[in-house]
Amino acid sequence: MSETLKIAVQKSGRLYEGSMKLLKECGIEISNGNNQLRVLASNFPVEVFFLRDDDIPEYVQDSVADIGFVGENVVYETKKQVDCIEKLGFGKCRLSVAVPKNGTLKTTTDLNGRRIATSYPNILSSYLEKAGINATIHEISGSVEIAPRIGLADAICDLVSSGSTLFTNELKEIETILSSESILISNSNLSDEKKIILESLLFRIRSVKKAKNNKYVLLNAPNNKLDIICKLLPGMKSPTVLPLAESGWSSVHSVINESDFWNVIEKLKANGAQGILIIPIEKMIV
Ligand code: PRT
Ligand code: ZN
Repeated sequence: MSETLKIAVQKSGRLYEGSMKLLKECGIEISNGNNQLRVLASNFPVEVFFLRDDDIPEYVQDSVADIGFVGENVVYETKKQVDCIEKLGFGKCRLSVAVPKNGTLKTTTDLNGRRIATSYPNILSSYLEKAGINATIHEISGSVEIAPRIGLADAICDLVSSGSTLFTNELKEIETILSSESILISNSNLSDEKKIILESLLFRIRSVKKAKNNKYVLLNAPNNKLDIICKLLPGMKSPTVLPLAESGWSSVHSVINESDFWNVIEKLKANGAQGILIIPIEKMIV
C-alpha cells in the first residue's frame, strides 16, 4: 500500500486559514466541511490532522503526524525534537517584553528583581539567562496583558502583531526576544516514501512563496532606451522584448522582486517606460 504524509495543522485559530490557503495554493484539495479531525486530500498523498497548535510539535516528534505547520514560538517553547524545514510566510508576530507605559521600568536591566508574566516561560528564561537579568517568571496561560494592572507582575512577555493589545492595556514594548512566523516542522525519521512526498510538497510550497515575492512586469519602452531598461529588469533569465506595432517602441516583459519594486518602477519611468502593468504571479518555477 502506498503511504500518505500526515500533516498537522491548527484546528481553529490564527494559523488555520493561512495553513489551508497554502495547501490550496499548492493544488492540494482538502474538504473540512464537517469539522472533522482528519481528512484525506483527494488529489495528493497527504492526510491533514486538525489539532491545537500547542500539541503539534509533540505529535510530530512522536510520529502521530509526519509534519506540521506551527508558529516558531510554539516550536521553541515546547522544546520537542523536530526538524525545522521551511518558513511559511504567514502568522508573523514577535515575542516581546512590555512594561506599563507610564511606569518606572524603562529598559530590560530595570527588570532585575521584578516579576514578568508570560505564557512562554522557556523562551523567556533562556533570554533572561543570556542577558544576565535576574527576574521571576510568572507563567499564565492567557490574558497576559492584564497582569501588570491587577498587580500580578511588573512586566509581561507576550506575542505582539499589530500592537493594539499593548496599546489598549497601556503597555509599551521594550525588547523583542523572538521574531516568529509559521514554519513547517518534520519528524526526523520519515520513511523514504514519505520523504519523497515531503520533497514534492516542499517544491510546491517554495514555488508558491517565490511567486508571492515576485511580480510580472509588462511595459512599453522606446527602442533607444531598451538597453538601460533591460538592465533594470534582469528577469528570470533576461527580459522578453517584442516589437510594438508602432515603430520605435517595444514591449518588455519581466519578473521583479517585491522588495525592489518601487525603487525599480521609479527608475523605469525616469528612463522613458510607459504603460507599466504589474501582474501577480500564481506559481513560479525556476
Ligand atoms: O486553540 P489553540 O491552542 O490551537 O490556539 P491558540 O489560542 O493557542 O493560538 P492562536 O490561534 O491565538 O495563535 C496561534 C499562533 O498564531 C501563535 O502561536 C503565533 O505563532 C501566531 N500569532 C500571530 C499570534 C499572533 N500573531 C497574536 N497577535 N498569536 C497570538 N497573538 C495574540 C497575542 O498573544 C496577544 O494576545 O494576539 C494579541 C496581540 O495581538 P495585537 O495585534 O493586538 O498585537
Ligand atoms: Zn494554543
